[in-house]
Amino acid sequence: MSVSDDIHKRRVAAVARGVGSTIPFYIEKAGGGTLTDVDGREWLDFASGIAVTNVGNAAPKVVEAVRAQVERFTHTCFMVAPYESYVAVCEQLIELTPGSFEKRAALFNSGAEAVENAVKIARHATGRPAVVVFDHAYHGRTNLTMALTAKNMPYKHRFGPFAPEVYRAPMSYPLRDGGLDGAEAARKAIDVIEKQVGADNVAAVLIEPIQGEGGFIVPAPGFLPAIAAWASANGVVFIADEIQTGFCRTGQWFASEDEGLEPDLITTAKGMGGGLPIAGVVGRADLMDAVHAGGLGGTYGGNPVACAAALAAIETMRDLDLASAAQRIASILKPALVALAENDQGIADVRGRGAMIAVELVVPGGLDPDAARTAAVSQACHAAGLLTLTCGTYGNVLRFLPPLVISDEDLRRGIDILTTALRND
Ligand code: PLZ
Repeated sequence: MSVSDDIHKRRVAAVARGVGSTIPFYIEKAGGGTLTDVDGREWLDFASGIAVTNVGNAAPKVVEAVRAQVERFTHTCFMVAPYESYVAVCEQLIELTPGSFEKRAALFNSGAEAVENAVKIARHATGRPAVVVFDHAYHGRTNLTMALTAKNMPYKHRFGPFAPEVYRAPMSYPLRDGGLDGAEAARKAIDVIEKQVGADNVAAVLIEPIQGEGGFIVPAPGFLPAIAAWASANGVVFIADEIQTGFCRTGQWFASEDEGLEPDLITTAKGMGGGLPIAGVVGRADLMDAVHAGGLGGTYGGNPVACAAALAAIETMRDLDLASAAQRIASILKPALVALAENDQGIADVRGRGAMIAVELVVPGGLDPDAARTAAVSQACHAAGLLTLTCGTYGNVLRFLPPLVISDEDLRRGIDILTTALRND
């Protein structure tokens, strides 16, 4: 019996079944592109802990900053006795996010918590109740964010009742919406909002610039700017959920930049902390500062160790120009996938930007999702030493999220494994 098997047995007896894991092997160490388990098995990492370890799992600057901070103090609670690094992380968020207006920021622990707080801020600032989200959206697993998330299984099933005043609009999904252009798809969404909700009731429109868990869906060009323009014209807060797309993942600091968006509020988490739990809401000062003192917070939000990690992760992204690294990854990965798709009738789409790339698998001859093949290919990759993830409303999307510091050699080795898996399954 392997060490992993042994731990797995203990896990089944101790850890609630509702918490899943992609692989049943237990990790001992991980770096900038590989994971090694307790038995010495190794995987190339095309998952990054779900788009978190953009700088790698043990970036030297992050490790050093965390170590130094832990020795100074682990916690005081920013709401009780503040410290400089929290302020510095907020300054970084203000500087790095798009938007030429005056901004403020606040820090939290997880992506879901950031989204909850963005909605709180938008409701408070506008005095309106409704929040509009989109088909295929993923925003978290807390009660409000479950309501914002689209997919029932596994996220929402039997976990209701859900928070009220959440409305869903159609998403631009070029593969599956008949190829509407961005303006047409936006008109459809806006029509739903105006007819079913009423612009005056809407506090916020919340959207992922590229949808993550929902299937790496890239909206048609023009869709996001049209929704943002409508929001702006109607006093609605436009919130970009950049929790998965942010911090260099898509080849820019933030994916909103690709279409010149200046979201009123942006939610961030994941890549921001270099692996430590930290999240943020950043945006227009008038909205952020509308909330009364004491209205936002939490015991651990912007914990000093997580802030130290975030500052070091951001410095690493700057030093190594990881936005360009993400573009370089795309320039290797995407053509390889496009070449595979040419000879594989089951690959309906290759999409994504930077180091956030996916293929959507269908039954050849139509658009019926092929979730079974997706799972089989993913399993084959795991068995051959490549950690990949699946996603999508229909479970038929293979997604690739390598750390942005991955070497070209590891990237190409991963592509080779994937190629073999796709050819055989
Ligand atoms: N918004 C866009 O991608 C987290 C969740 C995986 P938390 N995505 C991975 C899972 O099965 O739980 C995510 C996201 C977007 C919000 C979140 C939520 O972030 O840090 O997981 O709460």
